[in-house]
Amino acid sequence: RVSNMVSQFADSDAAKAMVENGDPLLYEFYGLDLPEDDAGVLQFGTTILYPGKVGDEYFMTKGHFHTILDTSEIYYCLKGKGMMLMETPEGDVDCKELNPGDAIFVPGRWAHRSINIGNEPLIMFFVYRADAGHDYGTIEEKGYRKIVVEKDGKPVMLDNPKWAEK
Ligand code: M6P
Ligand code: ZN
Repeated sequence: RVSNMVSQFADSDAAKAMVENGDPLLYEFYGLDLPEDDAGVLQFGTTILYPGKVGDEYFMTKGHFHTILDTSEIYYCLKGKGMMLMETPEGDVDCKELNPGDAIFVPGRWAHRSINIGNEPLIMFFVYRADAGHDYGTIEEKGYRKIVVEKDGKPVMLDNPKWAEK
């Protein structure tokens, strides 16, 4: 929900107002209950990211690095229109569009966040090595270097005003 990500949206005041006003669901995800410590297992499932904006910024997932940094992930877009915003610890940034039928390879070392830039739920299939792990701390502390906002009806990538090099 928005309440779980207030500080991660550029416009925290808009986020707080939305929390007061029903605290909308941003996304949900489903996977099987597979062992999380087995490098031989592939975890897979579905993410549903709802459409909407906080201020001008599109609804997005928290985003994470993998705890085993050098493990990759594959996303396949089933429905909706999205973007995968990615960055490395060194500061390389990449953003790929996702339309139904597109597959995206997120290489090891790249943090990844999905963004819904459309007006219907963005539904994606994902698969990754089950023991990869989720590192949220780095992103929560520093934020992403870039944000994706709507400008003149179109998505544009801007510098994140909240990003801090720590
Ligand atoms: C996908 C997968 C999950 C991830 C989820 C939500 O379903 O990548 O591993 O947990 O998206 O994204 P986040 O963890 O960034 O909130
Ligand atoms: Zn991942």
